[in-house]
Amino acid sequence: NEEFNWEDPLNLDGLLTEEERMVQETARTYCQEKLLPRVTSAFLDERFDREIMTEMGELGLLGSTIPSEYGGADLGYVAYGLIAREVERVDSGYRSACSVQSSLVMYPIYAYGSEEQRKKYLPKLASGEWVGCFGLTEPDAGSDPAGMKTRAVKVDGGYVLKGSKMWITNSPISDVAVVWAKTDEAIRGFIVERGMKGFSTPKIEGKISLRASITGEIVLDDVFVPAENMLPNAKGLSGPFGCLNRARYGIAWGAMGAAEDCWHRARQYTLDRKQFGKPLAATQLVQKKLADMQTEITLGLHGALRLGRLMEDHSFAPQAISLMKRNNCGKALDIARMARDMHGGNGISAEYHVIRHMVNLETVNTYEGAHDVHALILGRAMTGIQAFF
Ligand code: TGC
Ligand code: FAD
Repeated sequence: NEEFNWEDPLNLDGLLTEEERMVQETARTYCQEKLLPRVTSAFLDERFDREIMTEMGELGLLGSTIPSEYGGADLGYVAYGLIAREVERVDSGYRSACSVQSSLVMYPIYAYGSEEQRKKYLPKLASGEWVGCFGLTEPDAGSDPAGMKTRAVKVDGGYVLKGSKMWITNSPISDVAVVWAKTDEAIRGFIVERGMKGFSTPKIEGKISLRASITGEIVLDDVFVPAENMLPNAKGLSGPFGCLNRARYGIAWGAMGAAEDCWHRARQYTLDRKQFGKPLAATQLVQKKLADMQTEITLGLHGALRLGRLMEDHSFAPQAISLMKRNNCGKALDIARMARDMHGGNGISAEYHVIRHMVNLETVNTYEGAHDVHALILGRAMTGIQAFF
């Protein structure tokens, strides 16, 4: 019999290629050595360190699935997922920055953009010289993006954009924004550049979750956007949803990274902490909780791996992404809450990390389609009945 590896019970590592293991190792080393030491102060000060984007760019962690001729690392979706897992093991906010740049800004420019747009924007976004953001959500249109009010009106030589976007990761520090707006004909995507008249990105202050990530609004006050900045190959909601598929998939891996950090910390803490004359880990209740964490994480990671392979084969259904995004975020949140509880009073201190993951995961469970919204997507696919309204 093989010896049981408690950290990787079903040998996920054995299912990875040599290249994937190398990517995982590079990402893990960077995240543990460079991101972990600064995350607590960044979270407490509500600060995102801009140079993280350049550091990630140097290591090929941004737009990792994009072909190398545009500056990407040309990796598969499993490698992308492994990066998300390592980054989120440190903080969901850092993974947010990485997913938005990769899946929500670089991907649409690559998949729906013209050759000129690809050449102009992708290399600078891959290196982290430019930061991008993705504007879909509005104050009155979150789960229901079809209800957006932002309009793009055709004028001579381009479009005039009017409206506002809310809860936009990285908008205050972005150089470019992929903004979705309604034309007379359909929802279309526009690449709006910093400096265009009428474009501003006020920061949203006072978040209790994802404090190491910067979030803002996008205000579009009659912004003229030249015709060459419209994404030519995206029409309708399938454009933004095509990007969300990739980002949601990455989140399915990322949330498991945060959960693993909580699980490992809870295990170590309960081994070290003694009450009633013995380690907390020597109690049946604690061992059951650790076994539950181990089981859910192992299943969640293997589900994410399977989904990644389907994506690499171009044979995935978006509903399968909903299933994994929903379940892994929900389970990660449960695990973080449990780990927080197992740390007792220390669990509420930033020094022990688990409460930071816990409050972050509240956002992760909400953005990119809230937990219940993904249930409705699955319910519709199972029954043929839409229950959104
Ligand atoms: P519905 O009628 O279902 O679809 C409209 C059109 O879109 C197509 N479509 C998809 N295409 C590709 N992939 C998908 N996953 C797709 N889902 C839908 C669909 O085929 C249709 O195409 P067509 O050509 O027939 O027009 O649309 P609905 O209005 O009924 O949608 C309902 C619902 C709930 C499914 C959808 O609106 C939804 O998913 N809501 C959640 C919104 C959301 O996820 N927002 C995310 C904002 S971005 C973000 O949170 C970034 S956080 C980043 C970070 O920091 O990490
Ligand atoms: P609502 O849609 O108002 O939902 C509120 C509650 O109602 C939820 O629990 C939901 O599950 C439930 N609900 C909604 N509809 C139904 C229904 N039909 N039946 C039953 N229950 C329902 N957006 C972007 O475009 N770009 C970004 O970069 C981005 N970054 C974000 C960063 C952060 C920190 C946060 C918090 C959000 C971000 N978002 C971003 C927005 C995010 O995608 C939305 O918050 C999310 O889609 C939910 O929309 P909402 O907040 O309007 O909630």
